Amino acid sequence: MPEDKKIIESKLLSVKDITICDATAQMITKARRDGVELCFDRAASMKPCPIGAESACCKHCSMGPCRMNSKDPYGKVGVCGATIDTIMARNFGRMVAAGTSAHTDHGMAMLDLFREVVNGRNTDYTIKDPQKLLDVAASIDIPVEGRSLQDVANDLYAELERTYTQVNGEIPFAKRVPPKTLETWRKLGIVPRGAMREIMEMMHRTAIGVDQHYENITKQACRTALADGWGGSMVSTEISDILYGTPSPVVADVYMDVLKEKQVNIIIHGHEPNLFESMIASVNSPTLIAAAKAAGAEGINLVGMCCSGAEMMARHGIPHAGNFTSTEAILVTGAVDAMGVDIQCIKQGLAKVAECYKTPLFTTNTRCHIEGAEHIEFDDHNPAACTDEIVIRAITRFKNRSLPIEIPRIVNTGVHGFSYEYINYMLGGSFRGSYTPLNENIINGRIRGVAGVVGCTNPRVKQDYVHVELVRELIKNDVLVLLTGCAQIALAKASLCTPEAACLAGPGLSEVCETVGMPPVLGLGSCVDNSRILTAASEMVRTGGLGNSIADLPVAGAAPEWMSEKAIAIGQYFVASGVYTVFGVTFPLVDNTKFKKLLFEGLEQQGLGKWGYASDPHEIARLMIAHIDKKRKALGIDKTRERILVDMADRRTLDAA
Ligand code: BF8
Repeated sequence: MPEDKKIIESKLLSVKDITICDATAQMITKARRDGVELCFDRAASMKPCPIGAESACCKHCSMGPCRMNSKDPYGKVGVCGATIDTIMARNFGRMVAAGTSAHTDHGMAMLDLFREVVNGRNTDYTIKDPQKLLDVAASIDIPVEGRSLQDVANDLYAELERTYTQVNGEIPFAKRVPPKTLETWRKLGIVPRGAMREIMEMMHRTAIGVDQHYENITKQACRTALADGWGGSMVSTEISDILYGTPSPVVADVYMDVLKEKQVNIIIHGHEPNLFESMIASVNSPTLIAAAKAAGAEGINLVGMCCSGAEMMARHGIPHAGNFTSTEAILVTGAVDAMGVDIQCIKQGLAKVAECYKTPLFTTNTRCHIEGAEHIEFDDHNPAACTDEIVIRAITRFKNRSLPIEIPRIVNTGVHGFSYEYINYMLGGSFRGSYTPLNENIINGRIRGVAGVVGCTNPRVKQDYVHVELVRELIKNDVLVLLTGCAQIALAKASLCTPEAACLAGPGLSEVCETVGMPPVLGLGSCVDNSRILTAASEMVRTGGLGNSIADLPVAGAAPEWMSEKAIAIGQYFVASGVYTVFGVTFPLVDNTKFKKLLFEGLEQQGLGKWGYASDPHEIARLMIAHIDKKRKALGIDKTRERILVDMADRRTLDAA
């Protein structure tokens, strides 16, 4: 046995401590049999750097890197004199800038495509939802009455471009922010101008010798993050809906049994829907289906992973194979005939695992090449050239399959695609679509509050466990849960995205769910679709009865298994929007510091939301429910309620359901 393999084996964790996803567990076991290393093994064999984990080091110049002592945070300063608060705030600001740049660059790519479709230079895509186009335009005061769709679309493009390029003024979707929330932002000077400007300024300010006051750095972190939530992410969601259709509930399968042994299996994994939409067309091409059949396959099977998978599941009911920490594990099935990736959350480790199982791995986006993967550039102006080629290569791999195949025989069916618009319709009906029933049910106490549970999975914690335990406890306590991203897939695998899961909710929430026929846990799509939660929160304020700003609402957010800088950007824009947001896993700061006090208490005193942290799902639930109750009390709609813990009987009920 090679020496490095011995080291890894000596540090292997028991599979039951790694994941509650039975399919991933089965593949981890097979990978170990096959001698293949996955992210879980790498995490076990590499401890996180303790100084970096607490954000107590600074490497912004070559006088360092400087390391602070988290046990004595004010005992020393960096070579330039930077204090622990400056260092942590700068690191945090750069994480926000990186996460914001990811979402805004994604949104800009959507807007680029929209421009080409509107001006007629791209005919491979069309405007699938003209009503949404008119609604989005009207929401930012673009006249729509009596105008042609083309004219409105031209104006909408020009207006939304300001989200990125504007150097002064307020981004267009600031018009959607509840007036009192916007007033607070204006008072604090944190209304975003344009994303490019905010990200540039964040990076500048956090360079050596520029902004050296943690409070001022945090202000720019708020402004930058808001350029993500109410800017790049919101543009991405709205333009994707316009181009590809606004989601409404659709039944979809999740888990690894969405792979079909006798079909050509293709996985698309990443974030931008363009590639996936084109792949849908390619796998439905009669010529390519005939080629697959000629190769002995029963057909071509397209499935998604991670965020573009979640988006396609929400929009089209495309089956979903798993979340972030399962992307290597699925290749271990040997049944994946091609994996195409675009941007974000694509582990470099995929290349090695794909090679072990003879699965062709294709990068497709100019912004993401991977050593060891073949690159086939995707061009919006000729999308089929890329996706047809991937299908052809997958058919070849199917024909030449030489390794044994083992597909975990587990699949769950759930309902996904709860857009802001559909929630409006679902609660209010087609003639009086409105959030009034939601607000009324919150005011009368049937629904205690609303929680957004979002974000990644992370090999540093048991996969899906924290998500599932947290959400079970929230719904048991009558908290309606909205999901996006990898969190949504965790809950779908645990069968909570079904109307039947209402039996696990508290009496008030289950009554509402049964009346409407909805699950107690609503999947909204990908991570950029967290903007749907912001839109819903604004509508709750506008509808009335729950205060005047987002900070007044009995709502809370969590990313209990987060890992990406994008999650920090999302957390910061929720906090800056007024939402109490609790993260799990770890939090990049040192206890007993002024910067921590600012994030965890001070921002709330400024009229914004605040951060929280706990690793245990029950503690996260306790923090969120306590906050919701605090807001209910402030609104005068509180009544004494006991917090209910999920017990074994509840688990049996779920299993039976
Ligand atoms: O944007 S939830 S692991 S896939 S970062 Fe990545 Fe996290 Fe998944 Fe999507 Ni979001």
